[in-house]
Amino acid sequence: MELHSSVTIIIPTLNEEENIEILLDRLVKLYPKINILVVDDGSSDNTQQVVKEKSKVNDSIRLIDRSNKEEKGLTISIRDGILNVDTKWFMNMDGDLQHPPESIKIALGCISNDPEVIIGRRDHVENWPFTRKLISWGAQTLGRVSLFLRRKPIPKDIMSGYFGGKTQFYKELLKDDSFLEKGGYKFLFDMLKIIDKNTKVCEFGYIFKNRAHGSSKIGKKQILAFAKSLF
Ligand SMILES: Nc1nc2c(ncn2[C@@H]2O[C@H](COP(=O)(O)OP(=O)(O)OP(=O)(O)O)[C@@H](O)[C@H]2O)c(=O)[nH]1
Ligand SMILES: [Mg+2]
Repeated sequence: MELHSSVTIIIPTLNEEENIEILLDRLVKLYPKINILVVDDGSSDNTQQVVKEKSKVNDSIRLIDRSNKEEKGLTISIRDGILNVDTKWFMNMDGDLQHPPESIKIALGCISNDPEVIIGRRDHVENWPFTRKLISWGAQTLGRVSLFLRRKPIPKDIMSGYFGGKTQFYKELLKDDSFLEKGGYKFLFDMLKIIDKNTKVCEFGYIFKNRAHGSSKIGKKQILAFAKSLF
C-alpha cells in the first residue's frame, strides 16, 4: 500500500532478542511496504544480530547501533531515530510487544486528518499490579497539572510510548533538543510541554499488553528523571 511506504516505525531496544524477532516478522507480514528503524543502545543479548539478519533479506529494515554513544537512554534513542527517518510519517513503538502491531493500521487512519502528532492511548492495561497502577495514575495526574499550568495540549495518555506523527514537525523541534530530559523515558511528555496549544493531535486507543518476554528497563533513575521533568 502506498501509504505504508511513507511511514517509518521506530523501535528503541535494549535486550529484546526474543520480542524483536516476533515483532519484526509481524510488522512485515501486516505492512510489507513499511520502513522499520530499530535503535539499539548496545544490547548485551542477540537483539542486534537478529535485526541485522532481518535487514539482510529486507532492505526496509535498518539498525542504528548506539553501542559507542556516551549518552544512552530511551529518550535520546527516540531522538536519534527521528533524526534518521526519511519518510513523511513515523510511529515510535516499544520492542517488547506491549504495543500491538495491529493498531499501527488504526494509528495511520489518523493521517487523513493531517495531524502533526499521533498518540496511542492505553484504553486498558493488562494485569498491572496495584502499585504500578497507582504510580502511573500519580504520574499522569501530576503531568496533566504541569501541562495545564503551561497552557499546553492535554491528550488522554500524556505518557504514551506509542506515538509519532509528521517527521518534519519533530525535526524542526529537535533543532534545539534542550527540551528533552536526556536520562528520561518520556519523550512525548517532554514534547507536549513545549508545543503550541493548537498543535493538531490525533489519538487512537489500544490495549496495553503484558511484556511478551524479557524484563522491564524502567527503574529508579528513569522515575527520578520524570519527577525532574515536571518542574
Ligand atoms: N535504545 C534504548 N531502548 C530502551 C532503553 N530502555 C528501554 N528501552 C526500550 O524501550 C521500550 C520500553 O521499555 P520497557 O522496559 O518495556 O518500559 P515499559 O514498557 O514502561 O515497562 P514494562 O511494562 O515493564 O515493559 C522497550 O522496547 C525497551 O527495550 C534504553 O535505554 N535505550
Ligand atoms: Mg515494556
